[in-house]
Amino acid sequence: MEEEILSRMRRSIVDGAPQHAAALAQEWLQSGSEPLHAINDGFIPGMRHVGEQFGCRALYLPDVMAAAEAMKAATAVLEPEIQRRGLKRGVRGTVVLGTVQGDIHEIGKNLVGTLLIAAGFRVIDLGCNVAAERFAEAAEQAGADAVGASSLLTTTMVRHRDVIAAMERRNLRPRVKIIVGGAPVTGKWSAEIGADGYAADAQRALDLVKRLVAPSAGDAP
Ligand code: B1M
Repeated sequence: MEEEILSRMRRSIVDGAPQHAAALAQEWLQSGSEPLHAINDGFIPGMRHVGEQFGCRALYLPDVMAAAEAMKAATAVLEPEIQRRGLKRGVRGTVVLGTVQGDIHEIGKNLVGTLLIAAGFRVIDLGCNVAAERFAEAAEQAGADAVGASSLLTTTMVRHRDVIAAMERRNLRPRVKIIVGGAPVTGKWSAEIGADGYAADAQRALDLVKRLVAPSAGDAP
């Protein structure tokens, strides 16, 4: 039963069907199932498939745009529930989040933000296509503990360096931690540019921020 609905979720993304994706997400929540499981094992595999098909030119940009709309419709249903399930406790720290300049991919970054909020972090989400200086300015103004910069394109990954340089210019380093992520990003890249860490997915991003910013917070969600 669960496997069947996960499979329909994958299909709804590939078909670029927002209403269907949102209805499946609702059905999932009504059955009491874990919302992150639906994202990780239902909707994201659909998105991965679309990306692969786009990469080998079996699908075109409008197909990717339709898939992204379906993904956004599904996460709009699931993310509030993820946040609601997060235990409400004192604020663990402040994280400034954004997708780097020149890059408008936002779905993965939004998911990282949702898990951070659910775990008790204050998140300042700057959106996508964010200039390096804006990350640094927001971090300074908010007294942030960490900055998270997402990048989905090999051509925009280099902007991570600019974010670090902007933070250094404002003397925010090394106190304010910098984490990087997104499909083309690796641990090697993070080490090369002098970031504090890299995470392959949203759950690992949360674990990393907890380790860097709130090490005393233990294993709480
Ligand atoms: Co674009 N796109 N896209 N796209 N797109 C990719 C990234 C691509 C790999 C597809 C492909 O060719 N196979 C390719 C990049 C190739 C490369 O650079 N190596 C690509 C391209 C080429 C482009 C355009 C250039 C296409 C064009 O115009 N010709 C263009 C660029 C626009 C721009 O940014 N300037 C473009 C546009 C778009 C859309 C607008 C249509 C749409 C984005 C819509 C939106 O976000 N509102 C889109 C989409 C949807 C994709 C794919 C298919 C899916 C991305 C996604 O949302 N995945 C993508 C293929 C792929 O990644 N397989 C692709 C689901 C999401 C949950 O996963 O974002 O990876 P992801 O996030 C994960 C982890 O990466 C991690 O956690 C998340 C959750 O587990 N993570 C972090 C993400 N950020 C993190 C930050 C962290 C830590 C972890 O710390 C701060």
